[in-house]
Amino acid sequence: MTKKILHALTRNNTGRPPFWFMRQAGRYLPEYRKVRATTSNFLELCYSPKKAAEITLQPLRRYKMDAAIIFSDILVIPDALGQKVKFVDGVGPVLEPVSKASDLDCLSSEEIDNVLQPVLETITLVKYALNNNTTLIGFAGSPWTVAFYMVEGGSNKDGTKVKYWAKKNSYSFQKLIDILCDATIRYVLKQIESGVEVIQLFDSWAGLLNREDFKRWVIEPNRRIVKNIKFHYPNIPVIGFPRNAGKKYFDFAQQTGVDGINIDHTVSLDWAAEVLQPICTVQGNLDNSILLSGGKEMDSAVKNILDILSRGPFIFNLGHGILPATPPEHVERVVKLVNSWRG
Ligand code: 1CP
Repeated sequence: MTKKILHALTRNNTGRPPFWFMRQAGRYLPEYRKVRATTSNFLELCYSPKKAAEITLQPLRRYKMDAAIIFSDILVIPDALGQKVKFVDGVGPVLEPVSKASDLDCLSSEEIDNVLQPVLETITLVKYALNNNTTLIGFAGSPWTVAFYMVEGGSNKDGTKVKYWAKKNSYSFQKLIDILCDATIRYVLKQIESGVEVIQLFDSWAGLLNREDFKRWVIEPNRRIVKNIKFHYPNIPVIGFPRNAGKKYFDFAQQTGVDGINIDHTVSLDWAAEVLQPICTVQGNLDNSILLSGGKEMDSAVKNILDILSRGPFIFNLGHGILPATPPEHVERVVKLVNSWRG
């Protein structure tokens, strides 16, 4: 058994680097679109273990990635807490916003286990289907990013409302973050019990915050989640993804206790090699728009990443999820380049 992802996360890379892709299951694959078309409701898909397991495995059949990531979404947590969540075609997630302290009374952790049970069943099904070389990754959104969607009511790129609440009434906003921390810890521990071998925490909106707020709303909650995972399962590696954090990636890597850190495409490779790799396994960071456009530029971007980051602990991945219009052949080409890489 050679689980290259687990080796990389314990700083023992050998041979070509392991790889997987954020959003490796998704709309760029015709076989995904086919299963997606069987239900109009995206969350229902996340809660259908057989379909979700099938979708999780689809990209592996094509590309034999070193990891499978469970097909689900970060917004199952607000759904499980009782907030109204739906996904609208062409728009994205739409939530009935929570915007003030009294709205928190509508959230309840009573149903979490029941609502999320199907995701655990998906994990069992996928685990059974995987070969011995493929690592199973579970995930959750980090509290700041999940709070972003809960307060904004969807994707609002500048996060005005969530930042306003955090500034104006940090006491009640902390309560929301605490609710999310507790729910997330409970959820990821159950994922581990069900068979995932790595947890990735997505903090996609971390880049909205200044250094002080980043410490409070990004580093602290992620640190608390990592600490709880390590308390119960010291050998389960955690990968953090404070997207667009710039130089603050270092503070995050140093202070949260993560084993790996996913960098977005704006992070300089030399800086990541020099500053991050000595303390953490680096995962990333091909620009998803280069993956979309392909060609020679893509080839040289991939080689450059491999050249610079493969000297240290490293997992090849993207800087952000695969875009829906990406031609599957481009993914195939990248896989070929990584597989044939010989330092
Ligand atoms: O079929 C469709 O139309 C739905 C598209 C889709 C998919 C395939 C969404 C809606 N979510 C997912 C799956 C998903 N989401 C996975 C599955 C595993 C895989 O990677 O293959 C994962 C890990 C996520 C995580 C997720 N969801 C994040 C964190 C990572 C990131 O992209 O920054 C976020 C922010 C979401 C919210 C979300 N889910 C879907 C949309 C359109 C959005 C909003 C994105 C935005 O605000 O721009």
